Amino acid sequence: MQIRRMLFRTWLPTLALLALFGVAQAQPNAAPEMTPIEFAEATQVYFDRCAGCHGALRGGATGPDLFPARLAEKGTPYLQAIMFGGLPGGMPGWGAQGVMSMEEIEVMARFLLNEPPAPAQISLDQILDTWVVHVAPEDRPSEPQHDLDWEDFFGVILRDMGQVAIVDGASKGLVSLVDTGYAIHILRSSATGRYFTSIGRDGKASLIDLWMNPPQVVAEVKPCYDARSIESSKFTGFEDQYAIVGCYWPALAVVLDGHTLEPLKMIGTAGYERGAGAYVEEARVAAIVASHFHPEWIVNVKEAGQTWFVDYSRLSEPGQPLPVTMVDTDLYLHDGGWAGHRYFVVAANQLHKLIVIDALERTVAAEVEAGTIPHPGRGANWVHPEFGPVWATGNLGSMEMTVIGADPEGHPEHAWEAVARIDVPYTGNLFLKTHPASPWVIYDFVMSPSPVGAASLCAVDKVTLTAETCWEVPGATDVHARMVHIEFNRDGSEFWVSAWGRMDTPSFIVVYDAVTLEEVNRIEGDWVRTPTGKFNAYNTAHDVY
Ligand code: DHE
Repeated sequence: MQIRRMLFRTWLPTLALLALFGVAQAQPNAAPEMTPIEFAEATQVYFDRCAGCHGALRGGATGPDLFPARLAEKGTPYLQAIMFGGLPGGMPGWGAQGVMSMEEIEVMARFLLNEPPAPAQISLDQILDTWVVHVAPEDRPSEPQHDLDWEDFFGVILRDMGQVAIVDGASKGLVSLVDTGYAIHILRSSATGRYFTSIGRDGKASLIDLWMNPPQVVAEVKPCYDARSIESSKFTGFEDQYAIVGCYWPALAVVLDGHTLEPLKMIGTAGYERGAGAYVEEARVAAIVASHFHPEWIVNVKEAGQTWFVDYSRLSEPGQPLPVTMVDTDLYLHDGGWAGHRYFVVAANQLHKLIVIDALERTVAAEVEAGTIPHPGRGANWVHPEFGPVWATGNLGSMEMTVIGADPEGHPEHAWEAVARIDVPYTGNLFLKTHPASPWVIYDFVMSPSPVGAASLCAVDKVTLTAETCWEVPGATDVHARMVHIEFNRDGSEFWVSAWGRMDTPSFIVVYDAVTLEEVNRIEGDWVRTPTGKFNAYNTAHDVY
């Protein structure tokens, strides 16, 4: 009941807009006309803003399909209203957020009622054309060239600036600003932590060497047109040796040399749904993690509903196989993280469930019902006095943080079932995080349609399993910012949260004491524009979350 009231409240602006745009009068029509320039520009906007959730081919995934046949019945006014105001399940209000003008929204609505254009494929030669080594491995330092504590550096994504800021965890000072891909999505650390790898929405991967003074991009390559994931090889004996990029388009994973980013292998992911169903041309690669048990990556293929174990151990031997073990999991795999070091938990977000993958046995250990649209980021791990080791996810579409038992050996009676469903005050969560040194799990509401919700955080008590305190971050709404993504420093004494504002307005990163929850610092400056994900070098290399 409470959720329904909440949804009604947050839907109100969109409902009003539906009336304003005259949805009641909308009639199915033939495809509206577009000039070639409008069509080309709309194709790019679709790729940059919409394809992530609705698919490059518009077949749907996190969001519904956007085929003209279905949308024609709704009409352009309806589409304009949704694009302006958003929807509570996570559809952003592009107009309300100032990202798209009314003119752009009108063009996009017409575009969606036209048949989708076929996006291009990519060849190894095309990828090689984009490959640049700025500093060859032999010219890189053999030890750090500065005396800063590089393992406590934070890589901060400045999303719309196409930059990554390297910030010193101790002083909070800016160490360097490096140029990367467009709308940079995530960073991952190499096994030693020396390198950050970044991946942009435009598919560009960059390798950032933290030992250089200042840290800089030493190699880059663009293996796809659209991507979200990247990971390094972490198994003993293969540390830092390889990297892998997971593409959204084309349907592909590309293995790279870990020191130069030279493309080595292309692994097509188009195939049959769960190995025996419909042919899926757009089988996108979602989360990837490096196994601790075998020399392989765990690669989640979203629309195929499969998790692939990609063995990199024989890549250096010419003519030797690249074994891929495919396990049927479920559709629309998205993000996930380790529960302990053996089990990888991935969200099948449109089915509202979590799939637990046993990295040792390469099997599905369990499935757990989560809230509406679980979105763990990497999740949160801690040891509860009654339930033992637990792991938690947030949910984008419901006001619930879900905690599951994660210790089948020590606490089999609670393993892989929800041990707590904690009430939180808003929908719109994307990330939660903790550290062994903190008594709290910190929780955001970045996609909340309410500006106050989106500017708020909650601290959940790891013992009582309640959202003990929630607060609106002062100053966030003044810079049109939503609070997003939490990261702890190496010793877990502080956590950082980004105020994700607009490109034209500097915002800030707020630093809190991880025990008292007092604000202890605010990282500001002209360079702090559109900060999103932050990654502590040590915690990311060692999977501390
Ligand atoms: Fe992400 C992780 C996909 C929107 C910030 N995001 C991930 C992962 C995937 C993914 C598959 C897991 C990568 C891994 O672990 O290997 N994200 C998508 C989308 O498809 C989606 C929904 C829509 C889109 O068009 O991209 C989307 N993501 C967003 C955002 O709007 C965020 C907030 C800001 C942005 O970059 O656009 C955002 N996603 C992040 C971050 C992580 C992430 C910061 C890594 C979390 C971590 O702690 O590791």
